[in-house]
Order: sequence, then structure tokens, then C-alpha cells
Amino acid sequence: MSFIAKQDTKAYKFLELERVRQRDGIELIASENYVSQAVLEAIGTVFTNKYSEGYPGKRYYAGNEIVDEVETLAIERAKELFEAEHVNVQPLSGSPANMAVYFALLKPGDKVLGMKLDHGGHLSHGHPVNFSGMMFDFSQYMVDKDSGRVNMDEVREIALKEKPKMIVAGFSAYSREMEWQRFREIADEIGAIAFADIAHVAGLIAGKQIANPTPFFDVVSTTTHKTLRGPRGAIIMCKKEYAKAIDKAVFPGLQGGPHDNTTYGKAVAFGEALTADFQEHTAQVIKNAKVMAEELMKKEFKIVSDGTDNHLMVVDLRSKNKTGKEVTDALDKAGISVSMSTIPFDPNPPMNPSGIRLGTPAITTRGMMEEEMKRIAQWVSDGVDHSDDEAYLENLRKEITEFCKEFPVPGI
Ligand code: DSN
Repeated sequence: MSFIAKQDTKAYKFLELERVRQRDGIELIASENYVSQAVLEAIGTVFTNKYSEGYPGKRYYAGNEIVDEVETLAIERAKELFEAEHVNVQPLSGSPANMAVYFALLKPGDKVLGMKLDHGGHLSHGHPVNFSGMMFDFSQYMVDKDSGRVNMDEVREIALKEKPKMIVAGFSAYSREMEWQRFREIADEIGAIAFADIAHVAGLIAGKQIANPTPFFDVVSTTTHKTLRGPRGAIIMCKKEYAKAIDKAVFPGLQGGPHDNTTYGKAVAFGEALTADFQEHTAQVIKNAKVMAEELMKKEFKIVSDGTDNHLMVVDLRSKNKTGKEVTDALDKAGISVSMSTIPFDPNPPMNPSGIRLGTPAITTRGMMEEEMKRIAQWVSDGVDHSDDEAYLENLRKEITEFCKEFPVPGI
């Protein structure tokens, strides 16, 4: 980074500060990860200079013969990873990808069924403040109050009653495996399009640790930067019959030129995800999450659904008489990053919900294993217990900074 350092000391200072923050803290935000040095390099290459509206072999600008190869490489690798018939690697991020799916396959006002936000769904699955909820007629399924798991009988009941044109299976805060097959069956029963948003678990699917809906769903979207450990961005996968509509919705429907440097990074990241090392890594992500959930439950924390099958867990803080905001702020002071989270049937408002969401992808990328999960669970618990004690949190931060030195971050 010597050029930024020489040219722009003000901007460089922020880079250094962020590198130190990422290096010295424990990253438990379930949707974050550390990309490899190779992916980091890939997204900072000369591919950022290029405009490439269109698709491989059919572009509006000259000079795209190499970009065509890059995009094709990303597509072919994604097809292999997810057993997809067709892949569009141009979506800029998760919400735009989902927007393209809706615009490709629905008309404004069409009925859709998606998971409720405070039960683990995503804004773009029909929340009223989001374009999805504003433009389409969403009904929402929830989790069961006792088990904390998606109630598939309720999903079917709503589907039979509402007859949505599309059913969205996916989440951003749900720690159990989605019953993809049941979603498919319900969609078939009413002739709906089955759409899976696998953004959170794409890496675990690519690493062959959990079931893959792609071969039997009509359309699947995912971001590329969470468990999949690629650059920020997204892809859409679909059956051949929807390929034209999806491609047209992405470009020219919603986007202009794709970010070719990101496409290059996606190709490199997908190459990594195809390796046996990545499979081992994703197995460890899940093992670590299970240990962390168990340790927290031993310390009297309530985990929604009483455990996890994937990389994340939603912690209900009511047993500790704390809220998501105060705990997130306190842990941040101690050098532990988490995100606030609503819990199902949350009595508190979204800006100060009753829970936090924790995830293990980033810390597993740093090489932390089961033993480290136990230490981190203890620190989380201590931070929650001392959330009002600035001096305690400051001391904890020093201990955590020392601990983090043993676990290098790629690229730092
Ligand atoms: N913001 C992402 C997450 O944290 O899950 C979803 O878009």
C-alpha cells in the first residue's frame, strides 16, 4: 500500500486504523469474513478500469475479450460449486440480486411468501420498508414459538391460502437447516416458483457441509462475501428456462456495467471454494459454532432453537436482563464485534432488540478451533455480565488483543 501511504496520508491513516481494528478484535458478525490474500489482490487489479455492459461474447464496448474469459471462468466455477444450470455473476450485492430475481419472474403486485424479518428473514424478503414489501404483495411465515424452527405446516397453510406466485426460502438470522425439499414440495403443490436465498450458508453448501437446494429450486441467489469468503457481491443461479429473464433483469434491467475486478475476485474465490481445504474449513466453521452455542448455553444464555446447525446463532439476552444494543456496544468496547438481532416474537423494537447474532466464519478463517471457542464464549459472557463496567471492558480488550496476535488475518 506504499502508493496510498505516499500520496494521501489522510486516507492511508484510515486504512491502517481499520487493519489494526480487524487484526486486534474478535469478529463474530455472522455475515463477515476475511478474504484470502489472493482474493484481496484480485479485487484491486486493473480489471477495475474496464466497462463491460453485456455478457461474454456480446458486449457494448470493445476490448472485452479477456473480461469475457474471466466472467466465463467465474460462471463455470460457480456452476460446478453449486451444480447450477445457469449462473449470472454480475449482481452487485444481495439486495440487488434479489431485486433482479423478483423483476425477472414477477410483476409488481404479485403475491410472494417469505420469512418474517424478526424471525430470521431478510429485509428483501418482503419487509414493508424495503422495495420488496413495497412492490410485491408479501405474506410472511414465522418460526414456531417453542422450537424456534420454521413451522413448515404453517408455511404450507399460508401457501395454500394465499397461492403466492413465488415462495422465498432463505434467511439472515436462522441457525437451523432449511427444509429445502419441503419448500419445493409446497411450491409444487400450488405451482409457485421456488426461490432460495442462500446468502448466509453458500460457503457451507459449497464446502459440502449442508444440503444444496440449487439442483431442484427454480432460482437461487447468494452474496459472495459471507461464508463463501469471496469479494463483496452476489450471483444468481437458475434453471435454464429462467436464464434469459434473469440475465435481462440484471442487465439492462437494473444494472449497467458489471464490476469486473469483483468478477475476477469471484472467480478466484470460487477456485478456493472448490478445494478440499475449503471443505475442511467449512466443517470447522460449523464445529466451532456448535461448541460456542453449547458453551453459551452452559452459561445460562438462551439460544433461539437451542443450538445451531450452521455458522450462526441468535442469542436471546432476556435471561440476562440485557438488550441487544447495550451488549453490542459493551462487547465492541472489549474488542468483540457482534450484531444486534431481533428474536422471534421480540417485544423490543428493532433498534434495541432482545438479541445478538454471533457467527464463527471469520474467527475460523483465522485458525481458531474448539478450544478458542470456549475462551471466546467466556469473554462474551463476561462482557455481558460487566456491560456497564468501562474499566473491566478495557482490560478485557487488552487480553483479547494479546490473544489475537496468535491468529493472523489474511492480508494483514
Ligand atoms: N447484512 C447481512 C447480514 O448481516 O446478514 C444481510 O444482508
